Amino acid sequence: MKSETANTITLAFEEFSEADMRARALDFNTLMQKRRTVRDFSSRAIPRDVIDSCLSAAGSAPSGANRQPWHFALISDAAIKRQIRSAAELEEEEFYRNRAPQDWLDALAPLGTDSDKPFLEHAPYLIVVFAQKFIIDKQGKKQKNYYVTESASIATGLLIAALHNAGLATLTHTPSPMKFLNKILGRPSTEKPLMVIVTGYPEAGARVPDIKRKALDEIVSVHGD
Ligand code: IYR
Repeated sequence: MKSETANTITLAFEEFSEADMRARALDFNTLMQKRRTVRDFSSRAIPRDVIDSCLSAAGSAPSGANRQPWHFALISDAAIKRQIRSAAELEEEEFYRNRAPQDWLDALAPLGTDSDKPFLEHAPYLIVVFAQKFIIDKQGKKQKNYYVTESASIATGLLIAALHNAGLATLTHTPSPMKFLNKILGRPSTEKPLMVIVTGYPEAGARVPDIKRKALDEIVSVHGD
């Protein structure tokens, strides 16, 4: 039974016929299979309201105790993008030169990545996702959040799907360590940068690595049916 303390409203649920359900599921899969991580971005402007809708969709994600422990820093300012690029490239140079073990470098070789991150300056928008480990409530008391990484990662997945659905390309960028993002963006130390979502149009003629997705039977085991 539901707790007596929960204040409830009637669920707004849209049911589809099985045929429509099947068609929608297939269409969505077809759409998502076309998503690719892009590294060559055009600097062409994209409409801000589209980004806002996608961020709002991201904010619909489920979260531990409904704490919604995420913050999205939306960056289009050229000077801030330049600062982020310089700081990220410093960390990445260290990563590719010293920090990454050989097996990690070998795993990355098919993707052709290196410490050069021009997209951090060229793409019209960077979205830095922060996971809020704690919140400071109205009384100034520190309150713990729950399943913070899981919650913020689900929201990020929805954001990537929403941007792709809107016809925009994305790149999930994870400079490491990422603490410099708190400093540049003035975010509190209670927030942990999770990743940078670079978004915009791909550069004309952009190329992507020829990599394959695992087949359904490689990612699913069936227990029943
Ligand atoms: N953060 C580095 C390295 C990197 C790591 C993984 I795992 C990737 O899938 C891609 C890159 C970078 O952004 O280059």
